[in-house]
Amino acid sequence: MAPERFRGVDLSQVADRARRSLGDDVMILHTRVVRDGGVPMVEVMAENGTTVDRVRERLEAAPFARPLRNADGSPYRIALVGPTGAGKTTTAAKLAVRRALFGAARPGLLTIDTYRVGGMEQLATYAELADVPFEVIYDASEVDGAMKRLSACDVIIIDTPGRSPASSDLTERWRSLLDALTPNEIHLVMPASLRPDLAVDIARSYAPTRAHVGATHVLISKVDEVPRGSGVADLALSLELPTRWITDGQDVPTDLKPGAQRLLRSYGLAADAEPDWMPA
Ligand SMILES: Nc1nc2c(ncn2[C@@H]2O[C@H](COP(=O)(O)OP(=O)(O)OP(=O)(O)O)[C@@H](O)[C@H]2O)c(=O)[nH]1
Ligand SMILES: [Mg+2]
Repeated sequence: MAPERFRGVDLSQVADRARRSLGDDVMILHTRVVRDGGVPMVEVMAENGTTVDRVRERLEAAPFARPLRNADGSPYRIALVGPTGAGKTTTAAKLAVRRALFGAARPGLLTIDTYRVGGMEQLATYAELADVPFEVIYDASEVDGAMKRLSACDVIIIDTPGRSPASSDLTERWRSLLDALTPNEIHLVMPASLRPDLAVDIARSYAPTRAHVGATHVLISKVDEVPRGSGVADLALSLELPTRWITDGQDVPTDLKPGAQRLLRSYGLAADAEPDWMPA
């Protein structure tokens, strides 16, 4: 599936060669001038268009329905789950405070992570600075009240605790709480540096079960911490979940990018020049 490299004296000759090899729907991904024994040559990376489309289809999440609210008028709910330290809280802040990320829809923040010292305060500060409503929930009995207070929001971002395999009782508790919030989407936040075999195991532990709702999307975090083209897209593809966003740094809210586009690029399956950011 890796793109192929073609070289020639000018672009039309190289494009022609790529077309003959990969078919009429060839996609030219990158073009550059290289020196071959001192002679300038045009080099292109190209891939068959169908292959690119197929990978894109597997990675890309369906666009949001408009308006974003549920049919019963309640806010659309997007939860973030994942291993300890994956970047859930930081990503929740990015999603909630990034202006126009959800178009005209008004965001709200909610956390059920009442275990991690400082996590709540971190979110509360971002919410206050961006004037985004913020709720903390300790128990399922508080869900209705919190949802009522957030009823002016169109979309609610939900932060959850990191899951430690050693504390299964705790995990059971917060997963029941998450069920009670009936999320529309549950994004599994996975650091880009995670070994793919471990990632698959972790993803399995967040899959839907008879008892609990499970991950619907994958959100690869910390893409800035791995070298370019180092299998980040493979990681996303191996989990077989669609993706809306990736994160590539600690800055709130800037370091959040459209997922499929960035992953295709790290695969070498999208041109560098394509825009990095478009609001959803
Ligand atoms: N380099 C880099 N660091 C990130 C990124 N996202 C988050 N971080 C950092 O990772 C650390 C952990 O982030 P958190 O958002 O607290 O992670 P978490 O998943 O909420 O952690 P727990 O609640 O303890 O499970 C912090 O130092 C963040 O600044 C990213 O995209 N790139
Ligand atoms: Mg957290």
